[in-house]
Amino acid sequence: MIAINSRAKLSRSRLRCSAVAGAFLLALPGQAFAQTGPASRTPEGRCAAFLGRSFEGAVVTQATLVSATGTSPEYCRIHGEMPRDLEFEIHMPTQWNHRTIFMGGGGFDGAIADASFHAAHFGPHDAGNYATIATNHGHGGGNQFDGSFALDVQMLKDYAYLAVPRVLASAKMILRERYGATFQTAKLVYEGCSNGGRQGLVQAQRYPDLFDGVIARAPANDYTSIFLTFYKNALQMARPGALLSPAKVELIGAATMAKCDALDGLKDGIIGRPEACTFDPKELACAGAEGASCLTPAQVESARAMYAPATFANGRYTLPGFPVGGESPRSWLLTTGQYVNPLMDGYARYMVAQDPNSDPLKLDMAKYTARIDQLRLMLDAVDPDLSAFRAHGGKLLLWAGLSDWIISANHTTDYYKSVVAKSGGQSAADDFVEYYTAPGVQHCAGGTGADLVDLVTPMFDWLEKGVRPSASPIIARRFEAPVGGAEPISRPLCRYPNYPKYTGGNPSRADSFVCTPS
Ligand SMILES: [Ca+2]
Repeated sequence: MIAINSRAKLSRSRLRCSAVAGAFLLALPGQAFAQTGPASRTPEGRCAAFLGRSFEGAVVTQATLVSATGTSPEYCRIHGEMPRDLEFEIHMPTQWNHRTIFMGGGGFDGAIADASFHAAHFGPHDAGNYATIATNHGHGGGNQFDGSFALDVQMLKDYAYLAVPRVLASAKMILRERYGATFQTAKLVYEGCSNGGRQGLVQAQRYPDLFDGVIARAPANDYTSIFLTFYKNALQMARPGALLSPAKVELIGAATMAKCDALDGLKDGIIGRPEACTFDPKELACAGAEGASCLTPAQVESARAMYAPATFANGRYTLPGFPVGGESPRSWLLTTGQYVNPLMDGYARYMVAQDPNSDPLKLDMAKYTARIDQLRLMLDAVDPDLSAFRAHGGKLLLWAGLSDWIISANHTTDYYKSVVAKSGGQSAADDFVEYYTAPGVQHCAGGTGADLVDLVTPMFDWLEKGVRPSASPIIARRFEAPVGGAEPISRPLCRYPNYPKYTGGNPSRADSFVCTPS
């Protein structure tokens, strides 16, 4: 079914390519493919010159000069396609700042990352004349929660590890042609969160020469263990009487906030030091009959399961537990009243069982260890040996939200520590990797903490000027402004193992805090 759809889609793409290319040929007779003549030297002409041409197996099906708007400068938008359903987009500003970012996707991908969204949340991608590259990672559909593509081996491989290098080979040719020799010396950075963070670490481990810098935020690099943890928790919640209602999750969130908020020096609704806080859901156990402000034994067990480390297949896959803080119906995936989140469903149904009709909650994962091992080889990026990336001059920035209930910050911390150990100790690791944590921030963004931070500028400064990101304060602020039109809060983004400690002054401002380990 998928193969038939894909072939049909590719045929449609080809037709669209021909039609659009034809239109440009009519508009610019004799110049669409030429590098000479007055029109070819204009931004329009230089952009149109890419249309219909092939670059490393990809056909450029759209080439459009987009006018400047707001903070976004004029740029040439290239849309490229290659078999079977791999698509990508390149934005090439007319006035380029000699910096190029490959933007990662998320979830099961299937859509091309939006540069303006990334710019708003993660850095100045389109506001600073950056060139950007993004891909759908080998399949379309536009639904990052739809895992059905994984039934197709090629699409699964593209999603797992092949799409980025395939696209980059084409993109580099196009960028080199547009910007000439200056592209050779320009720095190239991969930036992504969640599955995008995993992809970043895939590049550093599998293809250490492709990128100069990698920014991996909340990386899903221990993909297998993360999805098996979703599965474990879904099974727990499905037990009789064990489902935690949204109200009970809010009860837990209020309890951890009451107990842990002030440990960082300020009661501000942000738990800055989760590691300093001990919380056992049993503290909320009902003394007698169940009530709104207490947990039954089965609910205590479910809550404990959410925090607990997980181990599978006799320890072959493990995941550390989750830090306390940020427990909410949204973060605990209760928006549908269920713990069977669509990512877990897609992983179990399409990747593990490879059967669209299977019931994820009835799967016996123990029978699928060979398949899970196979998936792990394709998807996981947990190798701490980054020596080849480092030898290439590669720099790595890791970031984790401490209230992330999709990917535990403890997992990112463990990976960072393993890289430090493998690199020869802290001093050696400091030359090429830094790790930052964001209190109160949920998965990639959201939560009560300062979730918006530009790591792109510090990364390029590190690559171009040799200035480590930690050499200057990095300020994060909350994306959502408070009600009433006040300024969003700001906080220093602290490098692990530091946290932002309140030292006095306006509690909304970053300069009222210092980064300290204790
Ligand atoms: Ca606090």
